[in-house]
Amino acid sequence: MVLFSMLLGAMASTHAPSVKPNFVVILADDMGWGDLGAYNAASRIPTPRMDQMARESRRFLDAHSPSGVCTPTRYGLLTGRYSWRGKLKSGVLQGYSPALIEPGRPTLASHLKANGYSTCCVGKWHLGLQDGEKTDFAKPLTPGPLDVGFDRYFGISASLDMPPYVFLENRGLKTPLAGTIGASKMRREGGGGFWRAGALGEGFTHEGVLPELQKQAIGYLSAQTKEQPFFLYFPLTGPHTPWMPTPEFRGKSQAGWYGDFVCQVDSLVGSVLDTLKARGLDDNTVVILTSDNGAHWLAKDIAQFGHLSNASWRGQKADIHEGGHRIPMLVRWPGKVAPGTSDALFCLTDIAATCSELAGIPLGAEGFEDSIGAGEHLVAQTPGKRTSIMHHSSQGMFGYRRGAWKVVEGLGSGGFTAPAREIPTAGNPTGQLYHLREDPFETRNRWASDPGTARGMLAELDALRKAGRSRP
Ligand SMILES: [Ca+2]
Repeated sequence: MVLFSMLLGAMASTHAPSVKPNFVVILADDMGWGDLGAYNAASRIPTPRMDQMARESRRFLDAHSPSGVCTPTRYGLLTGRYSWRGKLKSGVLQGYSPALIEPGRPTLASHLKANGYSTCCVGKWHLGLQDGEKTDFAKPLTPGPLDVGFDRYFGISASLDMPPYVFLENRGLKTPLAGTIGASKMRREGGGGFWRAGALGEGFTHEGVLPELQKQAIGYLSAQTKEQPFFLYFPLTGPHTPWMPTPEFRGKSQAGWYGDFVCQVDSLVGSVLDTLKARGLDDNTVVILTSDNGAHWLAKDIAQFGHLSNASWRGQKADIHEGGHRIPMLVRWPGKVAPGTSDALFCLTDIAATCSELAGIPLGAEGFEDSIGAGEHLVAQTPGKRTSIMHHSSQGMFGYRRGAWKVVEGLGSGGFTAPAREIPTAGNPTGQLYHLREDPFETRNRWASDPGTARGMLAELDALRKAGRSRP
């Protein structure tokens, strides 16, 4: 820590004393580890901008979303706390769900705002709005993003396949609701578009959402100066379904509509970096690019396109296996974070403590129960401080990782891959135990052959669950 403080001190001395780094956190939706060329040389999707960013970044190889699905990961990223410690024990919110973040709970946004930052969220919220049973979009959208620390918000309520289909701006609607749209009949194979039926805003098109979010984020960045530090939390709507690349990206990949949509995400990432550079903000901005869970990529998609969206990790989005939560993560801070790879264990709940450390404004004692900072690891290349991680699937199945070992409380994927739940039979294992260094793809369950390890890991998992926090 002394070395880290000295390094931060040395860094600060090259700037005016009051200068803190800016933060841009780009959270792709359902983008897999194997989509980026930087992670998967055999990717069927060209991702030149993200690959270039990877060459300029610390590229994490053992980073995980705290959940296999959207809402709990977003809660965890902003609050630094595993979502299952709160009221959402499985699944995700819908477009009309009430606010999930508890009133008064500190978030990365509120912490940075209290320390002089301009804070903005552009993108898919998916953390609930208002405190009734069902969001009334005719009334002010509070509590909402502006009540958990953001000065400004622009985006949509939940996933792009969940109504209402309307842009929100701060505490209201950008345009009025003007009718309804039926469920898309196009499914995965025939095209990009699946969405549920529901309310539709004036002028809203699904295809238009990602370009509008890009425009809004670039607009925010273009208005920033070196005078005030800023935090842009930019949760994208892609490449989640509906897969709706705009015409310029169609046919750019060899992985169908999905791959073309990833190409659009790649271009968007490039535009963020270009804007920072053009504004002269590049050197003092930490850009984090990651994904909220593994890709929703089925065996038939692999067969059709020969593309491994989750590389060779077992399973997919929602699952307790690595494909559910092992995600790409790049941290770029020119001149401060040396490019290269990192084997450090990282959970997206750690982003809060990490940004706070890099800004020199450590978290207080309250909140951020599962946020362990990697600031020193990034700047001074010391070993990461996180030694274990609690995994959680969409159906609420728990896993626990320490070192090379990973234990799972139960049989099955706990998520989208069949079978989701297997009933143990007499005399057979009741859970799963894998040694990820010897068996990274979770093919050999060692529950029966290493019973002591399984028992010990489960006891640790249970203790951390009951403790209410894992931050020391
Ligand atoms: Ca997601």
